[in-house]
Amino acid sequence: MRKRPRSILQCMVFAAAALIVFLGISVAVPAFEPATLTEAEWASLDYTLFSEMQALDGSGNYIWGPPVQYSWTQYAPDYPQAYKLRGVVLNDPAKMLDSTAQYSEGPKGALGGLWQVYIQTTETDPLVDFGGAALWMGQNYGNHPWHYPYYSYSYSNEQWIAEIAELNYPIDQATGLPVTEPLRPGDLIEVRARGAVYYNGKFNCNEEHTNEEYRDFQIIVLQRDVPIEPVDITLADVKYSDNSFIVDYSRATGAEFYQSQYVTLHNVTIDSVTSWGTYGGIVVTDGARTFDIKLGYNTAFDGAEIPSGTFDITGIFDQEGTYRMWATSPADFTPSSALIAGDANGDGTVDEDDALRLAAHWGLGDDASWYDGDFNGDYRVDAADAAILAANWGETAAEESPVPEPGVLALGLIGVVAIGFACRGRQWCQARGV
Ligand SMILES: [Ca+2]
Ligand SMILES: [Ca+2]
Ligand SMILES: [Ca+2]
Ligand SMILES: [Ca+2]
Repeated sequence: MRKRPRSILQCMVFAAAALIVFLGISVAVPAFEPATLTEAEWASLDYTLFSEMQALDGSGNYIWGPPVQYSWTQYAPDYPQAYKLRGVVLNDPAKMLDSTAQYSEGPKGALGGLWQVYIQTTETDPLVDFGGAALWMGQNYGNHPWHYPYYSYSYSNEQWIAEIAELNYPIDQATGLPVTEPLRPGDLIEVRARGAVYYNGKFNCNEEHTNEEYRDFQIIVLQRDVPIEPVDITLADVKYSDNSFIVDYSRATGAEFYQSQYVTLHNVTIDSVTSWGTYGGIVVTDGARTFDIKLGYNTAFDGAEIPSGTFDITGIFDQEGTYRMWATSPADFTPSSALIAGDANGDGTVDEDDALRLAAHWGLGDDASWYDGDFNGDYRVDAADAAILAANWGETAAEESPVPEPGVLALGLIGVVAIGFACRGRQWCQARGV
């Protein structure tokens, strides 16, 4: 991990502080003043471009840093690093990392609750701006290698819950009040930030691992339900045929160009399954190239069917050391080419196997995929999907026309399925509170 270089002055301050602690001298330390910019001061700032934030020099080293604002006032021993970002939210924070409050004093690295969203520019001309950034929060900064074992850097469970409530329910610019439905994909937001860390190949907007208010970042919702169109890519856009990544330090092409962009990766199959489940991971391949897919902290993965055949994945292209992609819902996986509606397992025939799949996932809402039995693309498995399956009962990919009298057997089976699993569906819903 690389840290922002510290100035000689900062080093001297730390050395003096260490000496004071060593000698047991008690001195009065002035309280930090949070960098409270006025509305006019925030308004006067230009938005930082993501392409500037993530820029690299000719050797691949980062060249940006949070802009230091000298003009307003001095906040010894630190200084305000106010900057603004503007982008569209790409993921539901509740489906990416586990934000459950888990305060602990040690062990080193146990960060407790985690929270993250990716945002992307709305610019469509990459010469103006492209890509995005992650906004990241952790609870137990005192367990972070920077601070361990100084637990005063951490948030208590109560403080953490309050922190992420502010981020999940930010102020809506239109009303001046917090939104009533939490932050979600498609929210165009302004981020008023005071910190950033370069980590594993990208700048994250964060609090620089301190719970002090002067490093807070705030979100303001500018607009909701802004469409975000994924960019279509194949593995050939980011990897050479020898399976090495295309890394262009100018970031005009290859993996760097797609970093933090919302993409649909086309035409891949399963290479290996590390863990198909909550916060798991899989490796996909196009036959020559392989690629890591990180699954979000979404329990819907635990019961979901693993995609079969050739499929597409829509999610966030990411760099975490190596390049990878986030998929935060089973519904992010879709068949690459049209299958017969009802062919959940993609074997070319609509039959009992598909009906059983649909039945097994009956009542699933919000995260259901084609492979679970969502044939109309509303991410739910219900009677509408059963009707589609029934209408195509007996069809095979080889036969263009449906078999005669498709409805009677199919509808009978679907009826049995629906009755048999209605109870299971209710239990599933009750268990998950939906
Ligand atoms: Ca990078
Ligand atoms: Ca904070
Ligand atoms: Ca089938
Ligand atoms: Ca459906």
